[in-house]
Amino acid sequence: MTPATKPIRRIATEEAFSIPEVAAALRDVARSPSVSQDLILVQRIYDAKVDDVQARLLPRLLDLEKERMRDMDENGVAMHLLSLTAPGVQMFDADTATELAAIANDKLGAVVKKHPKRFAGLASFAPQSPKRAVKEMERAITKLKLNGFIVNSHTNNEYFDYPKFFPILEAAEALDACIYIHPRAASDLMAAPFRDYGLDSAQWGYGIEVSTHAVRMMVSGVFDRFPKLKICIGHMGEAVQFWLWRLDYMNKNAQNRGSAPKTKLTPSEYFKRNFVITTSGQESHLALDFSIKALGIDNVLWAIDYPYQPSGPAVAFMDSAPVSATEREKLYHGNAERIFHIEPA
Ligand code: 1DF
Ligand code: MN
Repeated sequence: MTPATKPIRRIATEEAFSIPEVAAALRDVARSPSVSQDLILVQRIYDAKVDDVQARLLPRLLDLEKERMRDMDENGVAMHLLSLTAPGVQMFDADTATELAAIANDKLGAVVKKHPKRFAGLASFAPQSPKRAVKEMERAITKLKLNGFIVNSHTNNEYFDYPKFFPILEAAEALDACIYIHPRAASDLMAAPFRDYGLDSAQWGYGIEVSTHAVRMMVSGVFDRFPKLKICIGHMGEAVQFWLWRLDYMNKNAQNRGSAPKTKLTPSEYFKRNFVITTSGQESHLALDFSIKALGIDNVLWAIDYPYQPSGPAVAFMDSAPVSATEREKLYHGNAERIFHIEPA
């Protein structure tokens, strides 16, 4: 007789939440004359004038213990690794952003403490003020016991290869805490072609924004300075792994003609050493198979992207993925436990 098998532990790693304070501040941003492309989405969710699908997202973002837990239970999801939803605090002035990140982290720390088997959390910080960000990062890991960090790509159109942000990268490396670079809309000077056809966000613009961020970090030499820094990117690696051969080839050319700095490793070597990817919102077995072959089974993590994507299909996608039982354990929870320091069940 075979003993009843324990259900697999499903840890979803890109699961969004918000708090009333941040939602109110984003409604103010929605009514401001900002030119940021994020306004397209921010207006729909936080200053909804019509009850479209987006308007119904806000209650689901603000909820942690009711509908969300029901959804997790119904779909056999053990844990959400929660993160403050995009654009996080990155559209606010430095003081407001610093203050709201701390409030969000306190609330996140409290719910994780209350439900340690159901929730883990990625802390926010305000890149607008790197010095105060470092303080908050240290507090979030050592005091609040959170599991890593979330950053929504660029901050005021600046990326992590800018030296002003190096203290943040240094702190993440020293804390052994992974930074999840989540999308936000493309930075101002690259955003124009994404204004049509709904390309501003998840359909296309988000992936271009984050893949560009990741590539800038690799070719600028950030990972020579911070060799142990871990970065996570979602949406099946925002397609970066598909590009590695061409990146390696063309980056070498760029280095040889002096347009790119000399780096110790190639982009593909950095991507395999310093990055992990998640499957959030990209439920293609073909893309998963390619990603595992390109990056290794230890570098791919499962995610849903709740509440922007439905949980059922995300579970069905991974339950039926053409991988071995051992590989499925890694994709569903083993890699998440290792990268985000989540206690094994
Ligand atoms: C959307 C998609 C919104 C993702 C998100 O946060 C988000 C969307 C504001 O489709 O509007 O995180 N996503 O990660 O794909
Ligand atoms: Mn997301």
